[in-house]
Amino acid sequence: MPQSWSPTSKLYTLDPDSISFDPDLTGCDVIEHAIEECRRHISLNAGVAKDPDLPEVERIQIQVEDQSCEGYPKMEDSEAYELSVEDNYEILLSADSIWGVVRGLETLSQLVYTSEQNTYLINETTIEDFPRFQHRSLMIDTARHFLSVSVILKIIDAMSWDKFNVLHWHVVDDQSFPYPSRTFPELQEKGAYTPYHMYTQSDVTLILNEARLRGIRVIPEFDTPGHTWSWGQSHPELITPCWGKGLEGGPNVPNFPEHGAEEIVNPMLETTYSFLEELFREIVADFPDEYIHLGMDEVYYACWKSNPNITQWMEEMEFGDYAEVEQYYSNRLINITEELGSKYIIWQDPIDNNVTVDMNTLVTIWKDSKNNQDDPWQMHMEHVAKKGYKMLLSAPWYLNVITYGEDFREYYAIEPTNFTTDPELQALVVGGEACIWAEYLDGTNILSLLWPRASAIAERLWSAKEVNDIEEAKYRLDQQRCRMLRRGIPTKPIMNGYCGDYEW
Ligand code: CP6
Repeated sequence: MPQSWSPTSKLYTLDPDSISFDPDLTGCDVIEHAIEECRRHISLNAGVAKDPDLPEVERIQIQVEDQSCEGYPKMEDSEAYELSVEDNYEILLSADSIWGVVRGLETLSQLVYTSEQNTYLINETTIEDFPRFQHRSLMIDTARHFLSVSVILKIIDAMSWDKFNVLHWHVVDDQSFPYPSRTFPELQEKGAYTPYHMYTQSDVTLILNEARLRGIRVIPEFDTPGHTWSWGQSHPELITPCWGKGLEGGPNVPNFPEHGAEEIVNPMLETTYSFLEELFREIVADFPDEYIHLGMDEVYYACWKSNPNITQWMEEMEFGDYAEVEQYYSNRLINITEELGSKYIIWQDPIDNNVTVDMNTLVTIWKDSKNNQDDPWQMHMEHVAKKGYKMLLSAPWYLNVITYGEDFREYYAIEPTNFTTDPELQALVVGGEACIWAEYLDGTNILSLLWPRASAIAERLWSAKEVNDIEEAKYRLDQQRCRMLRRGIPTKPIMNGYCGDYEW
C-alpha cells in the first residue's frame, strides 16, 4: 500500500508491447531490466489489446535525480518515487535514485489490469511513495537444506514484487558448508553435504547481480563462534574439544546442543583469529554490501566449561565467567571486521549476555515467547533499545512455523515499534526481517511457505503505521498471491476461492 494513493474512476488504456519508456538515462542495466520486467508483467495479465473507446497512454517518462547507475544499493539510499497517470499522452515516474525507479515500475506493473473484453486498463492515479523502514529483509538458510540457485533466484524475484530490499543469506551452519571459499576451498570440500550441494563462485556472482538489478542487497552470514560444526570437518583445530566425563570429545557434556556435536570455535588460540581474518577478508571483498552478518547466536558455554585447557586459559586471562570469554571473542572478531572496513549485524545473544559491542552494531531480535512464555519480543526490543543499539525485528516473523488457518493475520498485526512509547527508543528500529529456517523445508516447499505470508510482513515494513486494517490487507494479499501465481511462483492460498485468470 503506497504512502499516498489517489485513484479516480477515469480510465485509460495502454499496450505493453508498444508503449515507450523514455528513461532520462540510457545504458543503465538496472533501469533496462526494470523496464523489461514491467512490460512483461503487464503482458501476463493476458490482455489482448488496447481499448478502442478509451484514451491511450503512449509513453512512460522516467526522471531520476541521481543518475549514477554503477552503484550497489545501500541502506540509506532513497527508494522514494512519484507516479502520475493523469494524461493520455504519458505516465510520469520520478525518483531520487535508480532504486526508486525500480520500486515505481513495480508499482506501475501492479496498477494495470484487464477489462471483461480483455483490454488493458489503468485508472487515473497519483502516487507518492517511500518505505517506512530502510531495512526490509528476508533470511534464507542454505545450510540445513541446500537451495538450488534457480530457487534462490525465484526468491529474489518475488522479493522485489514485495519491495523487500535485503536478502540475508544464512549460508553455512553446523549441518553443512556449501559456500565456495577460494582461500579455504577445503571448508566446502569437506563441509558441504555432497558435491551436488555446493555453490560455485559464478553462482554467487549471479545471485549478487540478479539481486542488485532489483535493488536488493545481499548480506552473507558466517555464523560464529557457535554453529560451526561443519567448519571443523576440514579445520578441526578451529573447534573447541568438548570434554565429557573427563574424556576429550565425549558426548556427555550437560546442556549440549541437540545435534550433539562439537560446534564452538576455540577462543583461546591465535590461529583461530588469523584464520577468521583470512576468511572474512575474502568475504568482505566478494560481497559488495557495507554489512556482513557475524551471527554470534546460541553460544553454549557447556563445551567451553567442559574443557580444562579453556579453564586454565581463563585463569591466565583473569576471566571470571563465560560471558567474558564471549566478550573476548566478540571483541577480536569485531576488530577484524572493522579493520577490513565492514559494518556488521549480529543476533541479540551477546547483548543478552551483557557483552558490549560497538554502538554501530545492528542487532537482530529473534527471541520471543515461542521459546519462553514470559518472554515476548517487546521485552527483548526494550532491553536492547535501552542500551542504545539499532535494531531489526525478526522474532514474530518466522515463516518456517506453520499453523492451520489465517496465520497471515498475526504476521500482519505486528507493529515493530510497539515495545515502548518513547520515540527515541522507537527510532532505533531500522527495519525487520522475515526468517525461514530450513530444518524442515527445501526447494520443494519453501516458495509456498514464504508466500504470500512474507507479503504481509513486507507491507508492514513498507507502508505507513496507520495502514493496519487487516480486512483490506487481506484483499490486497489475495491479489498479490494471484499475481505471484501468474508470474510463476507457487504461493499458498489464504482463503477459499480461485484466482480466475490463472491457476497453478
Ligand atoms: N539456527 C541458527 C537456528 C536458530 C538460530 N540460529 C533458531 C533457533 C530457534 C528458533 C529460531 C531460530 N535454527 N543458526 C537463532 C538465531 Cl525458535
